Amino acid sequence: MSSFAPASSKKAKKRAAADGVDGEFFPGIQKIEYRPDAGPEDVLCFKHYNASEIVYGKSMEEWLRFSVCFWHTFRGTGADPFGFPTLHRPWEDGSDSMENAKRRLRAAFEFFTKLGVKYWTFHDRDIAPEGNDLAETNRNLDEVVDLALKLQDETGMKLLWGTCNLFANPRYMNGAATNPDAHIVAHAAAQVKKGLEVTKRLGGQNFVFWGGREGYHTILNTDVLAELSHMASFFKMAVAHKKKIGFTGQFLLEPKPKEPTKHQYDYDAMTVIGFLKHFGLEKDFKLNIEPNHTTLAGHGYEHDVVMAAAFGMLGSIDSNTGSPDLGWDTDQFPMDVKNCTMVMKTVLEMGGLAPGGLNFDCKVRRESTDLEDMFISHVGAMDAFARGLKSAAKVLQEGVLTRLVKERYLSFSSGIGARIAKGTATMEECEDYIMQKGEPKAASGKQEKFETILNHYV
Ligand code: XUL
Ligand code: CO
Repeated sequence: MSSFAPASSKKAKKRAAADGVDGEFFPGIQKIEYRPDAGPEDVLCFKHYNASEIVYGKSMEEWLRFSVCFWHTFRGTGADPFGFPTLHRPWEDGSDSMENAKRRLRAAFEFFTKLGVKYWTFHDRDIAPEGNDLAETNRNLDEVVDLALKLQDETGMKLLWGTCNLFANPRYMNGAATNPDAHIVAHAAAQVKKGLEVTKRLGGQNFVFWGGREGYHTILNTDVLAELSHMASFFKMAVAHKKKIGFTGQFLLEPKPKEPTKHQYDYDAMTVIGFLKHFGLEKDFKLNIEPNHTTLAGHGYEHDVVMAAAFGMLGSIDSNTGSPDLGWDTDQFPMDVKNCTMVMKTVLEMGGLAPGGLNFDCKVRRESTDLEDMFISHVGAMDAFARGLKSAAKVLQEGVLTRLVKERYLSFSSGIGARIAKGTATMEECEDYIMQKGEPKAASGKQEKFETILNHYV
């Protein structure tokens, strides 16, 4: 994520001031409609996402639970390490003022409503500027949250999750929960305390922890066991505070292998599951899987979604994609129907993601500079997921893949296989079995057959 306001300019200030409190920020863009017969160049309508249509026993809206993230869509400027901001939004005056923060929030709620999503997500520091100390920062946050509550009431929007930005401020350059200085760990905890409280006020259904700088750049200066233990203690404090204030949202930990640190402790789904189990936190957390992080870890697109779900730990998905030919977190909109099918197949198999959802942790390219590109990108990704949902439903309804997978493991349903699966077999027993039955026959894995069957549905 990057959330730097564009350089201020007189023109931008004038433009922003011209927008009254109730002004329209996206004039000329109507509520996005479902138009299944629209042509290829009609990109401001849904051709597949039909919120109320029933697929596999539930409405599309219930299965998909789309959410817009505030940081990329309303704080992204298009700035990259090589160039200045390219995305100049008319409501931005370039300042870090409360007035600008509130105007930006109004623009966001108009966007959510016109797009027709029900959920949004934010980091504390995306929505309100930091003050000179924590007390002032908290006051700023409360004031913006008051407005967010009002806008949620007016529009029916809900908060999928809140989170704390524990990585942008220089104080966190050596980590937050894993910082070698306890003073900074305490600051991070104080920030999360407030983050939990405002997320509760907004009715947040989950709370995310992404350990942006919880890792190391060189192992030479790092006590990894101390840092991991401190991180676990930090999460235990959060669990205690959650209980104390009666926040009932689901805690989610978001894996990522690297960037900004060389090694991030929450490397991938299995690493995080191992960490949670080791420190006795597995009952209090699930995972928020972001496929672009999964591919950065060297896995296939759906790998972490599948692994987390297999262990009953899939909580939510930051549905984005990377460029397979690049080695960093490009946070692109998911447009590949086959990827979406694989994700939705897992979501259908587990009976739905609620209280999690599909959060678009995605940013338009810095070259996609038109205001309408904000809509086109989300609409395109929602349609890709709607197609993924429909294909996944067909895969499961016809049950061919499910049956073939089941058949591969049939030998575990009786005899020695059942005893191995149950964990009651012994090595002596296996030896006797082989002495009697002889050499096993190797069966074809039929990869190409499975791939061809998937293609039949997508
Ligand atoms: C960073 C990332 C974050 C988290 C929330 O790569 O994905 O935006 O989703 O902090
Ligand atoms: Co994310």
